[in-house]
Amino acid sequence: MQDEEATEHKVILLGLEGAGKSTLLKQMRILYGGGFSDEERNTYREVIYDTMLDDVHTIIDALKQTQTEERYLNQALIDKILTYHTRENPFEVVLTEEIVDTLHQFWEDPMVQKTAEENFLEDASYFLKDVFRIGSQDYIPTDADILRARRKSASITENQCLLDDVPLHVVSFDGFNLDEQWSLYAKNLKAIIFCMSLSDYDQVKDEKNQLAESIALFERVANANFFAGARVILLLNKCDVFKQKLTRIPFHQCFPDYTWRDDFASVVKFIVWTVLNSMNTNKIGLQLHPLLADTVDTVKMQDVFSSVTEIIEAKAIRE
Ligand SMILES: Nc1nc2c(ncn2[C@@H]2O[C@H](COP(=O)(O)OP(=O)(O)O)[C@@H](O)[C@H]2O)c(=O)[nH]1
Ligand SMILES: [Mg+2]
Repeated sequence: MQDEEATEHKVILLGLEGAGKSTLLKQMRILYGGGFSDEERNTYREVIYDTMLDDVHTIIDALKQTQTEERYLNQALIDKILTYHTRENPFEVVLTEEIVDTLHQFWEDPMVQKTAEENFLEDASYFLKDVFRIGSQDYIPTDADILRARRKSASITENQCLLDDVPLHVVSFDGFNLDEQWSLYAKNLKAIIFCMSLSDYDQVKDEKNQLAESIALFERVANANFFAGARVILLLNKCDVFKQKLTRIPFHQCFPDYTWRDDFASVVKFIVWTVLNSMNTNKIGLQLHPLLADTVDTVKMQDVFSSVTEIIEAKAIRE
């Protein structure tokens, strides 16, 4: 047992909120950790209802902003949704048949689907298309549903996992202001997986561009002395949404200094170049390994995990 622990590779998982860290851990669980038990699936029901209703509220907000003179929507339908609470009975969290019907009608409105598409609300369409399945009394969340379920977490979690025979010990920093605790986990560190959501390039929170914020967080990682010598895997995530967005929102619109072409490959190159530049000041010998990913896509993640283990193993051999 001691030997096994000694050969385990320690990996730290970092990134802004929403970058895909929890999704990555779920994929590890699905692909290499024996999957979810029915009991665990059940614990996701409530999270899925909340995610879906949260997305519906986002669509309603977006509709309010885009609708000018014409009112396409049935206001009674919207009122029903806005006043609905899943926790009327604290012992049983359910979707009533009535709200399922209401949500179905809501989704059937072409204006709603258009708004979801225009605002890149992928998860909204994923859940609403299937509202009868999700709202049924005997609903058990599937892997795909669980991957889309959003749960805000603010904690440090440790997961052990055998990835293609490579034993990993993954410490995930999921939440705000955990930077001060990075150093506590930096001893014997093999790699850092840094999740960066590419599709954040047009997102602004507290007047700050979220991709720029992510790069700034990366810079702090790259300059933290206690991470010296670790391999850094830069997981450029949400390529699916990023590709769609680029066709409608040119990158230079959000990054005015950007003068290269507005296609996927050029923008990715620019982001990696920017990240590498942010590492130039670091004297702690980090090596960057960029990987493209869609963490919600289980099939594609198999290749990503193979690359991750190759990068980590290569480090181990050299030592
Ligand atoms: N479309 C798309 N959504 C993703 C991808 N990766 C994660 N998400 C979604 O982004 C949201 C936030 O991801 P999460 O893993 O919770 O981020 P965390 O805060 O870093 O743990 C979830 O709703 C995920 O389903 C991706 O590659 N593509
Ligand atoms: Mg999370």
